[in-house]
Amino acid sequence: MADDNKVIVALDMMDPVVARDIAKKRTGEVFAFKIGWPLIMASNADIIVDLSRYAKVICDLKLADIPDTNSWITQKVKENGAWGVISHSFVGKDSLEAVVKAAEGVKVFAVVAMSHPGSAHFINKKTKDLIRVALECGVYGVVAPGNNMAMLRKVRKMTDGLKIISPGIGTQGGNPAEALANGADYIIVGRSICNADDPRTELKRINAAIAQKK
Ligand code: 3DU
Repeated sequence: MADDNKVIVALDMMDPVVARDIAKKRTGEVFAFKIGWPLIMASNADIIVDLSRYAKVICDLKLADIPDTNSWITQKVKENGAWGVISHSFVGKDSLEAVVKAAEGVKVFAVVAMSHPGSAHFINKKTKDLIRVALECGVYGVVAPGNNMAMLRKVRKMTDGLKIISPGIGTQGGNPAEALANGADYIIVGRSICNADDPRTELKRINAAIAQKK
């Protein structure tokens, strides 16, 4: 059952043929696929429709614009059949609210902390405020780093009832089982699956490691 799976595979690549091929073979072994600007720019929004045949699709567009622009982009995401969309929270309540309003059933995830070294400069200093905005806007979930256990636990504590999806696993140092044990509902894995010699074996290995820790 896809809903029992804990892995969201980030299809971070520029070749839609490869992305479709990976998606086709992984159906049933993933919770969802996450796609972002590289793949969407390399193909077009039809890629959302295509990949949705195999599993849920989360569009990681990290929306960070004025309310109207955020709203128009979200409407297109919805029209193309995405299950979820990722928006920034730091742009403020009106901008995130516009995403939630336009999403009409598409799950909205707000970024409240990030996983890369530069996240320490600004965004991770404001996590508490970003969570408050996310809660006020009624998002479905938040994005929080799976390679920073102290931050993940803090976000978990403050977001009762919201789903947490966590990147930063594998290539960025996070451990799948550890992230899940510290509050993540689902982990996001990109390069360590997609760039593996055999992505299918790598995904199986991660799923087995998670199952073992349950
Ligand atoms: O490091 P990976 O190759 O497993 O990819 C992680 C994915 O998650 C990638 O699509 C990136 O854009 C996204 N992401 C982060 O890595 C870190 C964040 O804080 C938020 C999203």
